[in-house]
Amino acid sequence: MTIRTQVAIIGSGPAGLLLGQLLFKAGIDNIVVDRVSKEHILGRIRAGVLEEGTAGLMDQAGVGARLQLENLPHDGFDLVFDNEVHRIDLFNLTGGKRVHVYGQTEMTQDLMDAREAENLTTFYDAQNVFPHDIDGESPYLTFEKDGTSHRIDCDFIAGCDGFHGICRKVVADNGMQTFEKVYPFGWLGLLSDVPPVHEELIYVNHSLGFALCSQRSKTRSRYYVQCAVSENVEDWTADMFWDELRRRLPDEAAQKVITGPALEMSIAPLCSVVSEPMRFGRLFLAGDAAHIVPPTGAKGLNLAASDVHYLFEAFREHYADNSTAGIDDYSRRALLRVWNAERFSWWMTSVMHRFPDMSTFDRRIQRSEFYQLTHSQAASTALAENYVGLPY
Ligand code: RFL
Ligand code: PHB
Repeated sequence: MTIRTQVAIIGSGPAGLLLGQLLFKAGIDNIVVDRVSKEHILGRIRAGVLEEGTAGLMDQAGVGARLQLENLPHDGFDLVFDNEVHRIDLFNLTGGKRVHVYGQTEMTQDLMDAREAENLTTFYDAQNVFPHDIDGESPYLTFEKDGTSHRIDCDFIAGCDGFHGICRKVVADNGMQTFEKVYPFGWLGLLSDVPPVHEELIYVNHSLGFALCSQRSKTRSRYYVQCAVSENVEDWTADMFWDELRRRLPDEAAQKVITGPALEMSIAPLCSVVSEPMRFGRLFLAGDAAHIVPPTGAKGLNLAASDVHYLFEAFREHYADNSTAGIDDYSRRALLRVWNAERFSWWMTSVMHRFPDMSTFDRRIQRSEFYQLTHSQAASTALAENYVGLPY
């Protein structure tokens, strides 16, 4: 079966769905294809902190109503270093900016609901998705679903299929350059239907390792503790997790932790990756397909959203103004912002974690970074500006 569209989007994560919705609003026809089911995508517990720019794109795409109503605006967060607490006042340091706590799953659900309501074509559980002729004038996708072979002819392909997708593999031999850094630890995360320990997030550097107190709502908490990459999630129980978390928090917070059964527990390894360029002929990479950041700066989903902003503008200019300027400049513009977020995420990861091979010198440097943040308004302003998100 062969169908035609203007933009074929591989991947139904936040990047692919947001792009699809923005294109639809601009009258640009698109089809989304994903290799797994909707339920599988919605079962993945990931990001929780949205920049104002990301929330704004949801509005622009016409899917921001529930987010507006249900998000928890955050004007600051706590940094803790050896039990000393310092609040980063995002709102005042940035001249009135804040972040929004709203789960990636909720954002994805809103985008899926809108797609369904508009009857936009989406293929889930598609096998062997493959982009063809990306260097020519007429690229196309092929895949199988329920025993039928499908072909989608299109003008452009958007590779929004994450880090383990097919698009990275296809362009790997096409001059793609990859820059990466692997960190010698992971994050063990636990989601539980208990009220958060504090109304704001708490990032902790403790001698036992990093810890993070985050949340999804006033009744749902998300916590993380740094763990070794070699650890197995099966070796952890919720009780063990709660004990470890409490050990790493300042006394006052530790006493306030409300524990409960785990709705989800998982281990995420931490790495930084950037692949350049982000355009190969008529194939454009966006989101995790092009780059990964360690989650310490809460940037992954937000970077996926800023890529989508540049890519949407490029396609809009192509169709509405008959200009290729945006398309030609997409990779350069997106990578500029990507590298800023990479630098920030690497820095925050370096300052907040215990590295296995850390010397006493490294430790003193970490402590001095914390001192800077607590004593220099310029230093904490730089942190705050990056955390709320640099302008597009
Ligand atoms: P996704 O979400 O991985 O979606 C890609 C989609 O592509 C599909 N796919 C394929 N489809 C067809 N054919 C193939 N061959 C395919 N291969 C894959 C997949 O099934 C999937 O549906 O990528 P996208 O859209 O670029 O979105 C990126 C974000 O998901 C990611 O950056 C964030 O979750 C990162 N992240 C965070 N980001 C933030 O901005 N703020 C946070 O607070 C935050 N916390 C986190 C995070 C990531 C974490 N983990 C698990 C790494 C916390 C954690 C623990
Ligand atoms: C989350 O809530 O999952 C979360 C929040 C902040 C981060 C990373 C993850 O920096």
